Amino acid sequence: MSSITLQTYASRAAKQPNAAAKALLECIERKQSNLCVSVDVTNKQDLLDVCDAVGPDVCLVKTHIDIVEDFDIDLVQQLTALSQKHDFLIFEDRKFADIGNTASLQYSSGVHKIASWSHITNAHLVPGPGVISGLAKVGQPLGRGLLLLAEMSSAGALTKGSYTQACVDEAKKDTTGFVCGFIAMSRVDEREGPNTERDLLILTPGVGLDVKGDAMGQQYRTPDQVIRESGCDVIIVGRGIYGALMTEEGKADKKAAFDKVRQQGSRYKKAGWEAYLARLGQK
Ligand code: S5P
Repeated sequence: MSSITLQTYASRAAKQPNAAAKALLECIERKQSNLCVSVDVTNKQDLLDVCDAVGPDVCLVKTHIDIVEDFDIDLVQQLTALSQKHDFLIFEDRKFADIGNTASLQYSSGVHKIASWSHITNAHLVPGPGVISGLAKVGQPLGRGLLLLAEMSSAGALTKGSYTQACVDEAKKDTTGFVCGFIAMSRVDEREGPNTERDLLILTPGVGLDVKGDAMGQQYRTPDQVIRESGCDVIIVGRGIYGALMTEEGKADKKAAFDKVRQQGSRYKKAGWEAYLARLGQK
């Protein structure tokens, strides 16, 4: 079998056993979008408005639900309604990193009840594979998916070498079927040749077309570098899309700012899809 990087999203969807990963691959194909927007805003209405603005262009919306100051359960109900209206999945970027028992409670309970509305979430493997089984106990019966943070985008990240390899090994041997991929900067599952064992998704943050980084260690690459050169599957873009809302100008004229958000959404969608077609040799 050939490298995952040469297979279409549609052919991968057809044989994907994890329900959330399958739904994501199908959505990518249907919308011709491998763009995930990361909506790191701190109030409910802005979060919903960004999702409504870029919804038509994305396959996935990534949240940091714990930064929303006026969080309530109505937010997740409205977000879920938007995911149905615009046909996208939801990924809560919780980065679980505790022992299995605690992570499972953090995932199912508290004010956020993440497992009840988020199709995909992620975890660090720092505590060992118990974090996977703890989360799987909650998420697997609900048809959810888990990404392991195998590599990070920030400068000086310790997610490298044998740590990254351990994430790949655990994902490949996961018997719960709950692990469906990675947050990573490269095709980490194919370092030693084509991955013929288990299809795993690679979602990649640190994507920007206009700047190379921020003042706190973030590092950006282009959609082409991420999808075509590095063989990743989904680009995750935050400030590159919603950034106009954060400027003084944007705060003064929200309508104009949202026009920019929409423009950036379609710009990144196009760039991500062109890079995918180029990877397949179709462009
Ligand atoms: O290694 C990582 C992993 C993640 S999930 N680097 C990241 O930047 N992220 C997340 O992606 C980060 O928490 C943020 O929500 C998003 C990137 O945002 P941007 O504004 O820099 O595009």
